[in-house]
Amino acid sequence: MPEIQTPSNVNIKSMAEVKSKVAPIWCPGCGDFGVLSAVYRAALILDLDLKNTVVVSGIGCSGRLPIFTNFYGFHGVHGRVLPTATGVKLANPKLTVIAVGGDGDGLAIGGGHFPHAARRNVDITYIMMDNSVYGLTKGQGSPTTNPDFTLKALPYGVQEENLNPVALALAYDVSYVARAYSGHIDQMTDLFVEAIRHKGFSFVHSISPCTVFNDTYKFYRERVAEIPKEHNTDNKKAALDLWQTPGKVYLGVFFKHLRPEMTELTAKLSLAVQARKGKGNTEKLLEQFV
Ligand SMILES: Cc1ncc(C[n+]2csc(CCOP(=O)(O)OP(=O)(O)O)c2C)c(N)n1
Repeated sequence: MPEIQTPSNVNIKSMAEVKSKVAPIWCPGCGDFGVLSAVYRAALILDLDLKNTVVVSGIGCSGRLPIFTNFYGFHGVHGRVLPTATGVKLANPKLTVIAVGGDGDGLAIGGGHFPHAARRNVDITYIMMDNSVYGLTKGQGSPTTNPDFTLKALPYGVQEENLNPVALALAYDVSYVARAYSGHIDQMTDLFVEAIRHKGFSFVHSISPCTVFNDTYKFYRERVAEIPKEHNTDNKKAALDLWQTPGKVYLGVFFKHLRPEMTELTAKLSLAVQARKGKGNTEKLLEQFV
């Protein structure tokens, strides 16, 4: 395939360059401000290239995030953030691709895409902005709503158990699994930096409380704790034990390991096809279809 031409680099030199002219319109106190701030800071630390970074989002309050950055953005369909981000990265592996979306987007309507993104291990970073509620549609229960909570729209609470995004990511063998909290922006920034650097599919469960429909700030303030320094991030069993620790919501890196990444595998496959059919034949083959 002809190589995709990417524009010349425009690396970020200041915070002003990464912020777009559109001011965030989330509700006062929304955790999403913290996530956005950590994305800005991580971009500056990584010296990300404005012309070769794409932020893809689903639908939800969280889905607005790309609009507030100066990167290329794609505000896609509800629940389809991971297929879209995967497509962007496979089409042009040189891009840095960051996917953002809510807990509803990623675990309800889009829940079927999460294990497959993990299997493919495409080099994208997935920031799940978890407010434990459907924020944009005004307060319905989400897959992460705690059954002990009542909501304005659910005076008797939800009747189902809540899913744990970190546990799912570990079970799906995601190659980088971390948890951040928007009340701890410095740590969230460090985790985004590490996740974007990680070669493979990286997942940061980003707790981002909603102050209007399910205010969980007090709940998390009382429970968040640092993952103990002695935790071995190669050890999946130890990571699983951490998320199950009663009364604690651990923050930090649970698990990371390197395994074959999909854009590299597809590049090798493409070379193998060319070698078998003779250089140039792949283009001719493709011409039949486009
Ligand atoms: C296909 C489809 N189904 C349903 C909706 C309605 N809808 C919009 S946002 C949303 C849920 C938002 O919750 P979440 O993904 O957790 O994001 P948040 O707003 O909390 O950031 C729903 C159900 C939609 N836009 N498209």
